[in-house]
Amino acid sequence: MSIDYSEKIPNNVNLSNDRTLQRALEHWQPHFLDWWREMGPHDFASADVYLRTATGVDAQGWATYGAVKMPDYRWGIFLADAIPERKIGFGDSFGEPVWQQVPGEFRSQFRRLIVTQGDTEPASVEQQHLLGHTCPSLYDLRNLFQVNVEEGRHLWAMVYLLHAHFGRDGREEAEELLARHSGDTDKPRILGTFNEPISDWLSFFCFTYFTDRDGKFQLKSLAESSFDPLARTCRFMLTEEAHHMFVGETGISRVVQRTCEAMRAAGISDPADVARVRALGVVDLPTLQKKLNLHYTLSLDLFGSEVSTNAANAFNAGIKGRYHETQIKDDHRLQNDTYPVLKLVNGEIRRVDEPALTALNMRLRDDYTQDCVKGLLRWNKIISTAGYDFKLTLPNVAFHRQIGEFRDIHATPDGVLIDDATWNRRRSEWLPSADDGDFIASLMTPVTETGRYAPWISPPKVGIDNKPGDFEYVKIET
Ligand code: BYC
Repeated sequence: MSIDYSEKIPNNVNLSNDRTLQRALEHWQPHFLDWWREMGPHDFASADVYLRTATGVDAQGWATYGAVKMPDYRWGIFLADAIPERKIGFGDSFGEPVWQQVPGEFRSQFRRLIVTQGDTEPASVEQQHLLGHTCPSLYDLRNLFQVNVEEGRHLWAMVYLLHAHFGRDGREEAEELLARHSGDTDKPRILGTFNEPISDWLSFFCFTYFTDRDGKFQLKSLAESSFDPLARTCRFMLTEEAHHMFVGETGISRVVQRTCEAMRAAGISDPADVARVRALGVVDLPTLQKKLNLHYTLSLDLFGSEVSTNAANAFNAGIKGRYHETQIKDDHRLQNDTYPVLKLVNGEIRRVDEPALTALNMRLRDDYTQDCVKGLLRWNKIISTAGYDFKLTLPNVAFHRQIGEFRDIHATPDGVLIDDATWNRRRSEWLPSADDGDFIASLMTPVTETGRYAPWISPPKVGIDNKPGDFEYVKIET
């Protein structure tokens, strides 16, 4: 179904046929816009940004590009096309027709997950509130804003479900999604990671690489849901999400590229010679490794506990499936299966077989880690092609955890358990220190001339929508 842009709220869900729902959402719309003005990108409201806007929901040519002032962005409600005769793919109701309404017995579980998913979207916009002021180029500034407006749209996606399927509770939850704020001491965002500020562009690239990728895996699991409107909403969100991870992967690639070029030009043979590399005004690879350690482990926490009855219940109920559920060759019920889980046993990290149902968070996290590795291979290729013997790695999953099996212990990035004193002494070898933060901050001077880039990052290989290198992605009024 095509998207109707003549409506106050663009949509492809026939909103005008349900006047009560339409009125309720039109009542929420100005609250969203107030939130955007206050908590969204600081300044730049009058800038013309070269943004893509969804115009269809099929894979081919689903978006158009054009200059838009962000507050005028057409946030709307877009569901991927229904799959005819779709059947439930897992859990107790396997093989039955999917649901168009939420069954009463699963209402609170669905609400909890939809609210949790919805909460992360505005949270990420809030975390990046000030980033525009230190953009390394107009190209990057435009990508930040594209990510921000689409996270705003993902909030709309969840708010639509809350309004359409959860009555008064849903409307109240939708208001709460605008009342909690990232890092707020009284009303923080639900998941810990989304309360950490993203105050420099290296963090932004790591966040879009690692945390948006958690988004991909959570959305993929929810796209398998028996509740068809949720599945269809998530399927379309995934189309938008791909660009966010691209921003992260290519952002880090461009940082690595620039650092290697600068080291070569200066005749530096040891990438671990931090002081000499920093003197060149580029990001040294050991500091980048610390940033990767931080954002990867913060993102691992988003999968919840390795062993979780919540996850088992959600699977049995048909609420949340596995990554690529329909392609997995098994009974999709998992009653008698096991899955190896990393656990702390007698002071050692060991793999222990657990019932597959309770190990679903661990399984999804393993799928996620495999996906994360791909970027590291690309970044390491840039480093080795430049002739350097240095490898970026993912730390052990026991390192720096606040959720799950390893939250009460300390481990090195190699997975060696250590005591508190050793952790406190060595922490800054593995995670960004205040000094590292100061150095990164010192690089964050804005570059807003067309076609120019900050000296610590290479230009992209291709422009957005194939635009030339000197394209003015953001027209900033002066
Ligand atoms: N922080 O059994 P447990 C994205 C809570 S990112 C705080 O261990 P469960 C995006 C948990 O809520 C994707 N609390 O785990 C990316 C529960 O509390 P209650 C977001 C946490 O429930 C970038 C208790 O601990 N989507 O889209 O199986 C930009 C025990 O839970 C945390 C989703 O997360 C934490 N890290 O799984 C923009 C999908 N972890 O209920 C957007 C929806 C756990 O006992 N959410 N807890 O009070 C879920 O599927 C699940 O809620 C979780 C946790 C995977 C998060």
